[in-house]
Amino acid sequence: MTRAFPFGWIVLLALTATVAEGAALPNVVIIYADDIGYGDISCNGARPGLTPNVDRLAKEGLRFTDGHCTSATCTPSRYGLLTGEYPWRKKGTGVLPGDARMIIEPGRTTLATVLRQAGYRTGVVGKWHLGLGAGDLDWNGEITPSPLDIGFDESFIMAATGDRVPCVYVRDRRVVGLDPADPIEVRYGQPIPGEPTGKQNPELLKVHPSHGHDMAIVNGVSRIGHMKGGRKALWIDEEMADVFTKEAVDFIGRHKAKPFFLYFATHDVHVPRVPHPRFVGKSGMGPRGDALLEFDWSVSEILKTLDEAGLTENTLVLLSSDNGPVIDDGYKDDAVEKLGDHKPAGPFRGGKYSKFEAGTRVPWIVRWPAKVRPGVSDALMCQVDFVATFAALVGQPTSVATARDSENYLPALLGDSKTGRKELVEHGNGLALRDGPWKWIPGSKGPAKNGSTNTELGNAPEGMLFNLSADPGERDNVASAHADIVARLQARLTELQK
Ligand code: NG6
Ligand code: CA
Repeated sequence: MTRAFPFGWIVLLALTATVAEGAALPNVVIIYADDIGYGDISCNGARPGLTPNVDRLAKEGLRFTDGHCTSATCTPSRYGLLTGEYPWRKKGTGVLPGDARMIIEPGRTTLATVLRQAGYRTGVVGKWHLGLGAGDLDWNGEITPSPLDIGFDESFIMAATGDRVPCVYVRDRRVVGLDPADPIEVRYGQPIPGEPTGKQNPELLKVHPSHGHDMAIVNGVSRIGHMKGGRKALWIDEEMADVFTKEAVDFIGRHKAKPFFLYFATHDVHVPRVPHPRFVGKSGMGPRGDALLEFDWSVSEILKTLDEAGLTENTLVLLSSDNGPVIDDGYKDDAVEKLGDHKPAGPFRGGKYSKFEAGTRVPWIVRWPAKVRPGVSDALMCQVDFVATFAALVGQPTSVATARDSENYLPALLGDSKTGRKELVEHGNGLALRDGPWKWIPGSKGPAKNGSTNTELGNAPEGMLFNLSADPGERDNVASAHADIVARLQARLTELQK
């Protein structure tokens, strides 16, 4: 007892110190784009005026030039963001089908549990793609486990991706708008007899696949996986950004009075790119560019809501993306034909799926007017550090056994320090190691390019060493001139993998 008392005081003092520094705890809003690349936003080099609201955020905040997601695809990235563990450490964290069981164990410490523990109201809106249920889920009943079991008080999500069944929204533990007389059946594998597919019935399609995506037809778009029923609950792709944005705005409106954490994961600009008619044809770049405009509109609605509620000053908004860009990701949507001189990856090489920088180096902007001075930071940052970094922000323990790869970079996040990570494991189709300016991609036998998306994957029989400060585009392999650095980085990568 006598020993517990002083310890309690230490914890209390530590908490007051964190809170006192920044006055009241800030609201936290993570705006998480899907497949938006480093160069897709104007403040990172895209055509001026393409993303005015993202640019506003950057102008009023801190724009990172070396900010990363945890992986070059969606599921593993989101897993890393929420758990603080590198996904490649754990089997089953690859891109999930829409009927996958939830891969984050209920009760586990996540970014959401950390903030909830600090008194935040927590909510997730948008793309989930971390599985739901415990296997063999009946979509017509209670969905357990769900985001509600890993720290979110409220949840309004799509289960997986826009191109995967089931094409319905899930609020908390139920499919939204489901008519019990028309139950949903979801199947990955064999087709459901009597149901049309993109493969058999291309005449029913308004958007045609370029590779894969030839199974269930919903709203004139064929998807991955089969589904039947639930007709009243089916989403309309054109309305998805409106639906998610309204849910996000309403969440903020409901919780103005106390600190809240909103994880707003948009569907834009993932395939199928079917933006609302008010954006169609407006970018001159086809549906992918129009979806970028739609994303920027979602950002504007969030910023406007914060402004109108008087919350802008003390809300930390972090905008980023779950992986790098891809142009043709499986639908004939003119993205390749209408790209013009737009460079979705900016100055970087590769894209979604890749070990080259563009796989994980993505837009990364932090705005918190009360605390963060506007500017640009070159600190090496990664979303895997959110658990420890936000824990530090709100005075919670930053060391979490299950978040073993998450480190606290709060000073860099707030712009008080120019130094972020010294090293980072980048995860595409395989691993690469960043160490200061150096980037080591071990040799591998995989294909140089992903055949269908045409993305350079970063595979080559000999390893590649790049000095990113001289060569950000990873063109000049200097491995043979620096055998010592190669040996050191390879040894370190092997050690980190243990
Ligand atoms: C791929 C899909 C692609 C996309 C990706 C996941 C095919 C041919 N390609 O398998 O369209 O869905 O998975 O994207 O099916 S992610 O952003 O959710 O990781
Ligand atoms: Ca993605």
